[in-house]
Order: sequence, then structure tokens, then C-alpha cells
Amino acid sequence: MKNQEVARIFFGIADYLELQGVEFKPSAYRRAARNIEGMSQDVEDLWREDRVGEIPGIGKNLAAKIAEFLKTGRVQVYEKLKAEIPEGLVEIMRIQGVGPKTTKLLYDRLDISTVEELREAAESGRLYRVKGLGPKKAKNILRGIELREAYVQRMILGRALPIAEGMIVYLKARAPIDQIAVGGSLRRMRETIGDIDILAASEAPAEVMLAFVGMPDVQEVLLQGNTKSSVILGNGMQADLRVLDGESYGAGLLYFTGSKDHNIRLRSLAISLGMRLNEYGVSRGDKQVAGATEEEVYQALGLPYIEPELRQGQGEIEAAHRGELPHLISLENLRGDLHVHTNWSDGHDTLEAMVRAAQARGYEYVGISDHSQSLHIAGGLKEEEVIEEDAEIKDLQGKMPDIRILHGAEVDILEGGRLDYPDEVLKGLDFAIGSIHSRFTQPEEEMTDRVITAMENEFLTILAHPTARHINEREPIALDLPRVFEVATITGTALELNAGISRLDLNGAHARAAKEAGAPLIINTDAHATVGLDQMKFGVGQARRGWLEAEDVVNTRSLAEFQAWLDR
Ligand code: DGT
Ligand code: CA
Ligand code: CA
Ligand code: ZN
Repeated sequence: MKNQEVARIFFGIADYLELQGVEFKPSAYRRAARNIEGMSQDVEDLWREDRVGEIPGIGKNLAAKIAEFLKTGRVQVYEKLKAEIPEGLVEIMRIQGVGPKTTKLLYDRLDISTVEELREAAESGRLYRVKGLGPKKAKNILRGIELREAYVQRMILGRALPIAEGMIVYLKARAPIDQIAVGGSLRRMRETIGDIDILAASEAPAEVMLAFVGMPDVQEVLLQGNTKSSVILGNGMQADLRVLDGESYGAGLLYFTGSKDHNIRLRSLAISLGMRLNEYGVSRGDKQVAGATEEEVYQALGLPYIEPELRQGQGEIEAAHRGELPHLISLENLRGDLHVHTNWSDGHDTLEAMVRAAQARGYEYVGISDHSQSLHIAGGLKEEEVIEEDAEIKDLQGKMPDIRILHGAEVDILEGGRLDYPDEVLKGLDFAIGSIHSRFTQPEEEMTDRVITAMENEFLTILAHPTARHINEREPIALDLPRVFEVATITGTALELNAGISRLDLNGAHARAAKEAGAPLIINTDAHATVGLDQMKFGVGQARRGWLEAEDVVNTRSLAEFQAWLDR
């Protein structure tokens, strides 16, 4: 389907024309682009049937462009503009406080065509040479560049969610609110977040908005209206609040939860049923048939409720139609956390504090997994220390009969796949977790062999954070994951969904592939302090994005079953 390509070209033409100061045409191109982007039929099919003109916003001129693209794979006007206009100008134009006129001025007078050049000129004062561009404007521009960077760097889920939850508590305390929830990528538990979306239903929208723009962390109010407000927070993040009517709260929540792909598919489903779906509800003719809750919107479309984490446009609607949606795992299903550090190695809290914290979270068992000897920076345990730790665990177990304390270790996978303790030590433990903590840059083949060799050690129970990435900070290692999944089905090694907020490794997409391959999975926090145990929900979020059910994850099993799995 070429819809997205056509839309991208039209958006591009709009940008370039706007830069040239052309009026009206840019918005016509954008409107057409949005319609094409959002429609369910293949633009190429319509074109073959000579029906392109039926797309809203497509007149003769734009229809000809579509035809040209479908016939030749190019649109000449676009190619010409692209060749004439430096790409960086579009980026500059988008910086808050710049716009097309200033961009053109900057380019014509100072030859500025990249954001970096603009920053340099604003900082050095070179900008002042142009009339109308004084220190104040320069400061504005620098602020705009900063904002853009904060936006480019998407925030990790684990940081954004608590901020959003705090906002909800704050708003509820200060304005009359009937319903309120996070929407957008946050609600879908995407691993990084572009901006925070909050949806509320209230009879007094103005009061809610006033409370919102008055939140202590607000640095800048971008927009304040009765239905939508947008602010920039101290960390540079944008937050959007929409206030909806009760009758359309469900439809609005659904719309602003996305994903866009899910929305598009739902909308075309509605059309195929002779109805219309938008952010206000489902309607047939002039009559609204659903809107107050998400459940009733789905129901009107002949579908069961689809959980937000599944709304990725990745087959969930088809599965819903077939009655084959997964019964997603939830936090309550987990009976233990098997990746937990104490101050025996680099953890912050004592063994007892960690075990008590695990018990307080309702677990039947907890696995203590301090680092192994080679990892000096993390206070890795020497062989004799493992034995000492074991004695302390036995002691504590005597005092705490209601939670089973399993003694394991997080063992470095050394070069060639050798484990950082000899088999005699590993044999004495209840379980062992293997991790890559060194030589991250090995080529894929070597790295994959290294990991697989480790998995083939009969004492290795779990492969921790398989790709070793740190979101926004460290790239994943080069690892042939499909092969690792396949090996795991043979060795029985559980692949970890590390719930640590900067890891989320495996992520949802990996988890889904691992499940399809038949590999066992486990969700652990890798907590280095008692509060770290609370990150389990982010791992569960990724698991849900990966369509996992409780039975796919080994630490949802009862102690007896889990023990049997360890002993197999
Ligand atoms: P983000 O913020 O980049 O992490 O991702 P989202 O999904 O939160 O996106 P955002 O904040 O731009 O918009 C929130 C939701 O609103 C999005 O998931 C779907 C819906 N939405 C926004 N704009 C459009 C649009 O142009 N078309 C459709 N179909 N849905 C949209
Ligand atoms: Ca968002
Ligand atoms: Ca948003
Ligand atoms: Zn660890």
C-alpha cells in the first residue's frame, strides 16, 4: 500500500512551499496528505478505478500528482523542490519561534541551513547582523532549539509514567473531575514517550485547565483552551490535557490512546459497517450509538475490549474478530522476582530488607542474585563469599517461613561463553542468571556463539537482559535473537524481560517473537534497592505488548511448580 509514501511526499511539498512563502497551497497539501494517510483503501486501487477524486481534499491537480507517483515512482515538483532547498531549512522552520519567514531570512542573509549553524550564530551574536534579529530573538531561538532537543530525545517510560500519575493526583485534588486517565503511548506502555497525554471528563473544563497550567512544574504554557491545553514541564517534556464530555469520554480516550495505526484500522472497520468513528463516538447517520466507554465503542464495532498495550496495529483487531485475543498477563500473576541484588554486591539494601520488601509485595518466593567475582566494579562475590551469603540466607529463611528465599547468582558470561563461577559453585546454588557485562562490541557471530555456549551450560537457568541495551544510552549488542530463542526452547533457559526502567530488555516485540518460537520467559526487576522491586509493572507492560499470557512466564507459577521447573 503506497498511501503513506504519497502522504509523506505531500507533507514534504507543503513544507517546501511554506518555506517559499506560498500561501494556501501548503495547507491544501497537508489536508490531502492527512486524508490519504488515514484512509483504509489502497490509494493505488482507487487510482486504477479512476476514483482518486473521491478522496476528500483531492482536486485535479493533486490527483495528477498521485497518478504521476503511481506511474513513475516520483513526483517531479517534489524532486525539484528537494533539490533546490536544503533539507535543514525544514527543521529550522519547525523550531519554536522561527517559522518560514525567519528561516528564509537566515538562509538568504547568513547562509544558515542547519540547526547547528543557527545555534552557533545565535550564540556568537552573528545573528544580530540581520535587521530584526536582536539578542532577544537569539535567546528565543536558543530556547526553541533546546525544546526541540528535549523532544527529539524521547523520555523513557519509567520516568514519564510517575510524572503523569502525579499530575492526575494533583488535578483530582484541585478541580471537579468525573473521570481521568493517561492516554497516548504512556497508556500503551511504549518504552519511550514523546509527550504525556491526559484525558479527563468534567463539567467544569475551565477549572481543570486552570489547575493544569498552574501545576508547579509548568515552565511554559503552549496552549490553554477549554478542551485542550498543552504545557512544557521542567524537564522539557510536553504534556497535553484534553477535557471531554461524559458521553464521549470513552471514544476520546480510545482516540487519544492510539496508536494511530490502531485508530486507522478501527475507523475503516466502522466505515465498512456503515458507521462513523471519531474522537466523539460511533455514529450511524446523525445518531450517536456509542461513546461513553471504550467497551461500548468496541462493542458497537462488533469487537471485544482490546487492552491498550495491544493497540499497535499488529494484528490485534483481526485476533479480536476471531475471538483469539490473548488473556494478557498482569502484575498480580507474578509470584516471585528472581533477579534481586543486595549489599553483598552492589545493592543498596541488606538481604533481609530485600526479602521483606519482596514479601510485602505478595511474593511466594524471591531469588537473590548478587554479582559474580569478575565484576569488580559491582562488588562481585568471590567463591567463599557465595558460601557465606548462603549461610545468611539459610539463617534468614529460618526466621521467615512465609517466603521461599532462593539463592542464585548473576554470573558474568565471559569470553567464549565461559561462566564466571566453576560448575561446582553453580551446582550449589538454586539457580544462576547469565549476563553480558563486558566486551559489548563483539561482532554478531562471536557474540551469539558466546551467549549460546553459556545457555548450553546445564546450570544456567536464566539469560538476563539479553540485548544489554540501555534505552537512549547504550545500543543493543549484536545478537542473533531468533537463534537465541530457538536454543532456549532446547536448553530450557528462561529469557528475561528485565523490568528495570532503563533496560526493558527483552522488549515487547522480542517477547512476542520469543513466545512464538516457544522459548520460556521470566520477568524480573534486577532491583538494586527495595524500591526497585516496584519496577515489575514496566516489565509486565512489555510482556503485555508482547501478547504474553501468565502461562508463558515461569515466575507466575506456584512455588512448587517453580521449584519443579528449577529442578527439571
Ligand atoms: P508519543 O507521544 O510520540 O509517544 O506517541 P502517542 O501515541 O502518545 O502520540 P500523540 O501524543 O501524538 O497522540 C496521542 C494519540 O492521539 C495517538 O496515539 C493517536 C491519536 N492521534 C493523534 N494525532 C492523530 C492523527 O493525526 N490521526 C489519528 N488517527 N490519530 C491521532
Ligand atoms: Ca503522547
Ligand atoms: Ca500528545
Ligand atoms: Zn543484575
